[in-house]
Amino acid sequence: MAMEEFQVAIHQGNLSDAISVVQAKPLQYFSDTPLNVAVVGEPGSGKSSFVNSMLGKRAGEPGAAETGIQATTAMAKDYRHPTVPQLILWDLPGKEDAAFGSRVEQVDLNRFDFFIIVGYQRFRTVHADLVHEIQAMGKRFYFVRAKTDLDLEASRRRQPTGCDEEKVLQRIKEDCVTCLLNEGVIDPQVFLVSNWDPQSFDFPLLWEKLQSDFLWLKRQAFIVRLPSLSAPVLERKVAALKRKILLKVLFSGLLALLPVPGFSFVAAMFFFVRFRSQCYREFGLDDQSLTALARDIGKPVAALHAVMKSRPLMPLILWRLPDLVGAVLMLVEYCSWNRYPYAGSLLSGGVSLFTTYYMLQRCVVAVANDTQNVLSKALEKTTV
Ligand SMILES: Nc1nc2c(ncn2[C@@H]2O[C@H](COP(=O)(O)OP(=O)(O)O)[C@@H](O)[C@H]2O)c(=O)[nH]1
Ligand SMILES: [Mg+2]
Repeated sequence: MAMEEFQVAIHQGNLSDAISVVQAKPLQYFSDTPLNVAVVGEPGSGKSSFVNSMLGKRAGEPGAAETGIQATTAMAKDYRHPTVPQLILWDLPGKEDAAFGSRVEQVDLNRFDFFIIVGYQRFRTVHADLVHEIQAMGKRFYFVRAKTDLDLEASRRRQPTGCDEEKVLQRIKEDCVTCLLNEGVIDPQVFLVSNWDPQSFDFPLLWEKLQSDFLWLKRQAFIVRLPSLSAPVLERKVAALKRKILLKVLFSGLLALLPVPGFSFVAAMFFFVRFRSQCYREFGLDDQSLTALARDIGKPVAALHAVMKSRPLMPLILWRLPDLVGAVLMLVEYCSWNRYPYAGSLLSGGVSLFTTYYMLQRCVVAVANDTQNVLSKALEKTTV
């Protein structure tokens, strides 16, 4: 399984292998991956009816989603497609479904791989908000404009003779596309449907498009889920490294006892940089690995360095400023012989012990976070 291969590569600190698990696989590899599609939109727009049309069911039939003039859907519910089992449609409660008040489940859209926004009549703020939310997650959507039959009926009433249906439909579609373009959507996919008749309007086109995008969308879903797959592996690595920290810290504390002003600062920085290099090697962020990864993904190493927050040394130097207290005290001791000749050394040792401990702890976590950042950066190309 690609998921396990990916996790093993992360565990071994081999990011190049982890990326190639995804890049090298043919699309067909993802055929068994489920695609969780959330059907979202304002209350009453026709979401539940759309789900039924997709399933080939009529409202009221066993296994069909509940539909109605009043708000009917209070909880997210999944429907597996009868002939395409990897396609799981989620009927969601309408956004701002006031009729249910607090009973409406607040659904976390992160759970879903792909979205179908079902709108009706005008393009509204609720649609724009959904578009932004979906795009912020790096995910895709189709925009379905339901109840097209009602739009045509209204046009026919307005113009009983000579109503050019094609033109009306084209205008509605263009309007939706323009609104989506205005929201920053690249290549918006708009379909006009009537949930009463899945054979009419753009319903067959929508189904065709979904079928042709299906494998690609599943691969995409897999890629988007990768950070959550690598997170537990990275956490285990962090825990293992943290266990090794205490011994190193005690040693650096002992060195800082040497009565040489500023020595604790130099020793701790030396320790820190060495430890960080070790972390980089463990996680696969050392220069050699990063160069190989950059070559594999066709990006400059600088692009990977840019997302690594653990690289700059300046914050580390600031963290070591308390060392100066011990150093100053030592200097005072040298200049005027006082009654506590070792106070500076002890202080310097103590300070070094604490600051080094926290710095190393933070370093492991920062390097693990950077691993996620580098992975996301490396996968960026595959997600577009
Ligand atoms: N004429 C027409 N009515 C529809 C269509 N889709 C849904 N409806 C009606 O709109 C109302 C709300 O539909 P429903 O699917 O429950 O909307 P939801 O709240 O978004 O799930 C119901 O009375 C449906 O029968 C459609 O394509 N055409
Ligand atoms: Mg509903």
